[in-house]
Amino acid sequence: MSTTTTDPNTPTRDPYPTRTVTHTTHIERREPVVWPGTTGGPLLDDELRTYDRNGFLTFDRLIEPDEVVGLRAELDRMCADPRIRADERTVGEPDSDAVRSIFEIHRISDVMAELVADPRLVDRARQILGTEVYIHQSRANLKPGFDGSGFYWHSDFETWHAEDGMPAMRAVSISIALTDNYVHNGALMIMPGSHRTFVACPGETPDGHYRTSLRRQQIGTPDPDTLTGFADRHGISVVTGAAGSATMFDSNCMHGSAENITPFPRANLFVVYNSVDNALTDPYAAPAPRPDFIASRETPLRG
Ligand code: 6CS
Ligand code: FE
Repeated sequence: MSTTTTDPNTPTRDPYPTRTVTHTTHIERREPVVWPGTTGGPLLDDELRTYDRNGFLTFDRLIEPDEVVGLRAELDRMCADPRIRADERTVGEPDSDAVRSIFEIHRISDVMAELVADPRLVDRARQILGTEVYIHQSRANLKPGFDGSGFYWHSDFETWHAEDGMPAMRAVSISIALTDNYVHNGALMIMPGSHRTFVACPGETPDGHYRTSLRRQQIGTPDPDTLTGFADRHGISVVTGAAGSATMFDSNCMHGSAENITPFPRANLFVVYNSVDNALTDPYAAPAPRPDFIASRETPLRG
């Protein structure tokens, strides 16, 4: 028999300390990548193995061409709507007044709400995470031709853990291309296999960090030596695909994307599903939780 006493003065050790550390450290992932718990689902064994190994998986055509037309029209409408442009959930480009991201698209638009509940997405997320899921974050990222800026290298989990209080690596992002994603118009770059290592980053989270980090992230990004080592070890995959293609990627993948100086716009939707067993707590390394439209605190419903 064993008993556990919890001393309220001794907080349990954070397995992924970050932004509380003085120098970069590498911590091996504790959790599975593909979780047991769900039987059946659309993903084939081979696809699950690929996701487990690389931390991401691509689909040439998850969304049909006629649906893409509808989603793109809806996104154009949203970007042109003055109320949405003025909404705090809309993030502008750092150097122009173009729209960079719109957060919580599933609460802003019925069309987007339907998409995030679509079994093609939800069943895949469930299968990877091994439980029922809920939406942690949804957004559209736009990179118009000529002046769409990039996203520097980062692990989403590093931010979600530090700033949102996400306990474990048990979330998956699904990115859906609404325009063709080429190697040259700001496609997603992922270091395959990087999801197995957590990079603890020095630097303290300032108050209201999200107001600047969503335009240009500077805290929680690994130093150049770490990124060089990671790139040598893992290589860099560029995720290209036609409109309607999609990518699922693990919360701890090292990823980023370059600016778009081509004339070809790049617009992608991102939906982040979190396991209902991984509900958010207090932030691990930030003065206050971020707003709900960036990190949902809705009570995860059990299925
Ligand atoms: O801060 C966040 O939650 C977000 N930032 C980035 C660069 N990627 C994921 C997420 O949308
Ligand atoms: Fe990201």
